[in-house]
Amino acid sequence: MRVKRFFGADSRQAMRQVRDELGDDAVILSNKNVDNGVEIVCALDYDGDVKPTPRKFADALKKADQGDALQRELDDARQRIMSGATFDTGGSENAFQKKARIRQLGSLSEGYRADMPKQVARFEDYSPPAVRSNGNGLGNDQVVQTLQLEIQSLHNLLKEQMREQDEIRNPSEALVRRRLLASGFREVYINRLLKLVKIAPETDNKTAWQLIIDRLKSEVQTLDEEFIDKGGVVAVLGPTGVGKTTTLSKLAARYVLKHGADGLALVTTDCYRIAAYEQLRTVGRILGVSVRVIDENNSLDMTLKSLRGKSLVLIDTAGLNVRDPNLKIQVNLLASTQARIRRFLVLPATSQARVLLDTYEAYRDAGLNGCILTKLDEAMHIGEVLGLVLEKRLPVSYLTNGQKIPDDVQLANPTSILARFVRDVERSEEIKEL
Ligand SMILES: Nc1nc2c(ncn2[C@@H]2O[C@H](COP(=O)(O)OP(=O)(O)OP(=O)(O)O)[C@@H](O)[C@H]2O)c(=O)[nH]1
Ligand SMILES: [Mg+2]
Repeated sequence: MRVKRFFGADSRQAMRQVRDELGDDAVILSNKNVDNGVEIVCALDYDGDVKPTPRKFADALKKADQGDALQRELDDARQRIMSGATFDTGGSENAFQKKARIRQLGSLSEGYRADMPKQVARFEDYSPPAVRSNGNGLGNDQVVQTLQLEIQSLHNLLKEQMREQDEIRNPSEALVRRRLLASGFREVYINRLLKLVKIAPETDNKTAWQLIIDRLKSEVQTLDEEFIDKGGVVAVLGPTGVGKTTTLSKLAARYVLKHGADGLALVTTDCYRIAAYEQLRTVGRILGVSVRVIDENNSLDMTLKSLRGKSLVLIDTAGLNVRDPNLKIQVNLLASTQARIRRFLVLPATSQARVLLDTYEAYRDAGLNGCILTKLDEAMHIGEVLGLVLEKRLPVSYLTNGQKIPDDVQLANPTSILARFVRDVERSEEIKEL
C-alpha cells in the first residue's frame, strides 16, 4: 500500500487538500496534531484490510464542515428574527427539536442521560422551520421563544462540536478543561485560566496538568498571619450550620493556649436563639474568657468600645440563610460600627458549587476580607469551594477538618490546598475508572 501525507494549519484545511488531490473516495489512515498544524495520512491504493481502521474521507470532511454549517444556521435564524417573519414550527418535532428536548431532560436526570446514545440527533437531520408569510398560527411571543430555544440549542451544539475539535487540536488542554469542569470549576473561570496558562498543542498531559496546578497555587490567596497573633476584631459570617461557632471556639482555645485568656473576648450577635448564646458562653466559661451578647440593650458599637483593651475580639453571628431578611440587618449591623471589623465568610467544602455561589453573592455586600473553609474532612472533593474562591479572588484564612476543639483547624496555605485538590482529582478519576 502506498501512503501520502498532507499538512494543514487545522484539520479542515488539511482535509480540503486531501479532497482536492484524491477526491471524495480518499481513505484516511490517521489524523494527528503536529507542530503548528495537523497531519493527515491517506492511502493511495487502499485494498480494504489495513489497520488502523480507515475512515472514509467524506465522513471526516462532513464533521469538519459541521461547525461552518451550524454557524450559517445561526446567522439565518438571527436574520429571520430581525426581519420579523413568522414561522411554522410544525405539529410534530423534528430531529433537532427532539435533541434539544432530550438535552433538557438530560440536565434534569443524569441517569436518563447516561442511558442515551451519545449522538441522539445528527446535525444533518436538522431542517430549519419553514417561514410562513401570512402571520397565521402561533403568536409572536411564542415564535420568538421557539426560535430562542432553537438558537440556544444550536449554540450548545456548536460549542460541543468546537470542543470535539479542541480535543483534536489540543488534547492536553482539552483534558485539563474536562478535569476542571468535573471538579466543579465554572467555565467562566476555566476560560480565564486557560488564557493565562498557554498550553501548547504538543504538551503532554502530565506537563499540562502540572502547569495548571502551579498556576492555581499562585492564584490562591491566603493570609500569612494568624488572627490569634495579628489581633483586632474579627467576625465570622455564613449560613446556618457551616461551622462558625465551632471554628471560633477552636481559634479562641488556640489563643488562650498561646497568650492566656486576658486579651481575648467573645461576642455574639445571635440574639435570635438562646442556644447560640449558651453555646458560646459554655466555651467562654471553659476558657475563662468573657462573652457578650448584642441585643436591644447592648449595641455592637458600645460593646466593642468597652472591649478596646482586648487584643483580639472574635464575633460570632447568627447563621442566616441567603433569603432570610435578617441577613441584611446583620450585615448592616457590622457595617454600622466605628470599629474596624474584619469579616470572614465561612464556606463548607461539602456544599455544592451553586449553593456556595449563592452564599457568596448574598454575603458579598458585607465587605468580605476573606473566607474560612470548613468540613474538609467530610468533603469528597474540594474542587467546588476552591473554584469559587479562585473565581472570586477570596483570600482563604483557615481550613478546618474535624469537630475537635482546638485541634482541627490550620492556617491555610496554597501548597496544602492544592495538594488536597490534586488528591481529590486523582481519587475521583480512579473511582470513575472502577
Ligand atoms: N466534620 C466536621 N464538622 C464540623 C466542622 N466544623 C464544624 N462542624 C460541625 O458542624 C456542626 C455545625 O457547627 P456550628 O459551629 O454549630 O455551625 P454554625 O455555623 O455556628 O451554625 P449556626 O450557629 O446554626 O449558624 C456541628 O456539629 C460541628 O461540630 C469540621 O471542620 N468538620
Ligand atoms: Mg453558631
